[in-house]
Order: sequence, then structure tokens, then C-alpha cells
Amino acid sequence: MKECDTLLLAGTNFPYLEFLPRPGKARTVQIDLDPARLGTRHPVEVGLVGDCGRVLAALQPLLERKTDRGFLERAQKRMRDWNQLMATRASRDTMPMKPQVAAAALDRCLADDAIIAADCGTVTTWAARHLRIREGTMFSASGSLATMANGLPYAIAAAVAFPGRQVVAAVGDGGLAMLMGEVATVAKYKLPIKILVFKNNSLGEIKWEQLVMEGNPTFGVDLQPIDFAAVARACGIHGYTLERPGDADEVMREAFAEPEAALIEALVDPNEPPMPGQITSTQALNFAKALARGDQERFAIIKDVLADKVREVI
Ligand SMILES: Cc1ncc(C[n+]2csc(CCOP(=O)(O)OP(=O)(O)O)c2C)c(N)n1
Repeated sequence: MKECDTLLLAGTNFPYLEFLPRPGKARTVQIDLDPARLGTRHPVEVGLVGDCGRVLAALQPLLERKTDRGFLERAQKRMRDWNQLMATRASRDTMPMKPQVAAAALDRCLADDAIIAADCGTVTTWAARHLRIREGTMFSASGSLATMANGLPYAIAAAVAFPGRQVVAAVGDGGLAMLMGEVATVAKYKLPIKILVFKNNSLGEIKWEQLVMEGNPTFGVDLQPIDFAAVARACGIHGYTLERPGDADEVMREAFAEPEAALIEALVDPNEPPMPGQITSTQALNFAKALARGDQERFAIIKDVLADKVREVI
């Protein structure tokens, strides 16, 4: 997106401005049903009010196919490389299990028309990167407010609104702990939701923000470990624990084969960084500063980041 000359925002309230081209660098067209949304995030040259599907269909005949396919082909190659990197990261068999391994195993159990709700946290990253959105899939996260603990209530609402469709909540252990009573709601109303908990015993997103955005050793982000599979059973739904990467597919399939609700707690590595696609020099510098200031997990973090890099190079 940073290299485009024209940016088309279609039905989005995308709040992460650092990923958009700098204002003035690209001409921007925005389509939204709500005129109040136009230009709120990014300066817009042309604002179009209407249903995105219909507006895009009306715009399409105005496009001219370029003979120079260079920009498209470079983007496609980068996408292929990125997908390859994601596949590599999701197929590691080291212990503790990498969160990407659990997310990819979940992906292989998804129906095309699944409704997926992801919590806010590093879990958003694993879900967004490893769950393939098919035609008919619905995927939600807490986009504007980025609130924790949204995944399970979203899933409950989806299961009530769309009976018969596969509904999945991908949640963090911090998020689930905040609204754990809702597991009993799932049991009470017999909603056949599948809940995947990424259990890293930490407020993962905040841990990485402290390291990378602030350059500080982590503080106050460890969670009281909870046996979520036991909580699930105590509330009246099936509970599974997934610990070993080699068991990921089998445990996930078993849980998805249950006609009733099931919760799978995946014990995942708390030191797996949600690495951005492009790392800025400030991020790298802050990370180094935090480690130099004596983060208690620094050796585990460095070992993993280095091992990951070496594997990518090989
Ligand atoms: C209600 C609320 N409180 C605090 C935050 C700030 N916050 C964002 S992500 C996060 C940690 C989430 O931890 P967890 O659910 O365990 O997921 P992880 O990041 O470890 O995957 C926090 C505290 C928030 N977004 N919403």
C-alpha cells in the first residue's frame, strides 16, 4: 500500500494509519454507506456514498487494464513469499508450541461459511494471518475500539443469529478470563460454539508493546495460569488441552467433531513475537534497548527470534 499512487478505501474504518501511504503521497478514493465516515482516517480526494458492491461494480467499467503488469507482479510475488513464510512459521514442531501452529490447525477445521470472532491481542495477529477467509466466511475482530474479550460474546451472538452455521471464537487467555462466565451461557443455551484459547499465561500484546514501542523490560503482564479445559467441563461443555504440535490436527478435529460446544486450550509459547511484516528501525532499537535493560525473558526471546531468522534464511 505504501507504494501505490491511488488508494481505494472500500467500506472500512481502518484505524491503523501507519500502514497507509503518507497523506499526499497517493490520491485517495473512499466508499462508504455512511457519509460521516468519509475522510475521518485519511485525507480523501473523492468520497463516494453508497453500497460498496454496487459502487465498485459501477466503477469497474471505468478502469483501463495496464499493459505494464510490474506493480501487480511485484505485489503478487511479495504475497507468495509472505504466504510461504507464514506456512513455515505454522509448521514448526518445537515446544512450547507456537501459536501459529494452533491457528493453522484451526484453519484446517473451518467450514467455508464459518463465522469467526477473534479477541484483541496477539491472538488477532495469529487469527488474521493463519485463518483463510473463504467466500462465505465472516470474520470479526474489535476493529475500532480494539477491546479485549469481544471474541466469545460475538460468537454467542453469531450462534444465536445464524443457527446451523459453524461458529468459532479465537480468544486470548487474558480476554477469556475477563468474561469466563459466558462459557456457562454457551452451555445454558446449547450453542455449539468452538472456542480456541491461546494460552500463553500473559497479556501478550502488552508485553510486546512494552518491549518494542517503549524499549522497557516487561512489567505486570504475567497472568495467573488457569486450567481452561477444566473450566469448560465445569460449565458443562467439552474441554480439550492441546500441548504438542504433533497433536494439533487430531485434537482440533476431535473437538470440531463434537456436535456440542467445545473449548480447546492451546498451550502456546509466550515468547513468540507477533513480528510485523516490515520492522522499522525504531522498533528494532527499542527492542534491543528493552533486552539490554534486562528483560527477564531476554534469552528465550533472542533464541527464538534468531532461530526463526536462521530457519527463514535456510
Ligand atoms: C478491555 C481492555 N482492556 C485492556 C486492553 C489493552 N490490551 C490490548 S491487548 C491486551 C492483552 C490481551 O491479552 P490476551 O487476551 O491474553 O491475548 P494475547 O495478547 O496474549 O494474545 C490488553 C491488556 C484492551 N484492548 N481492552
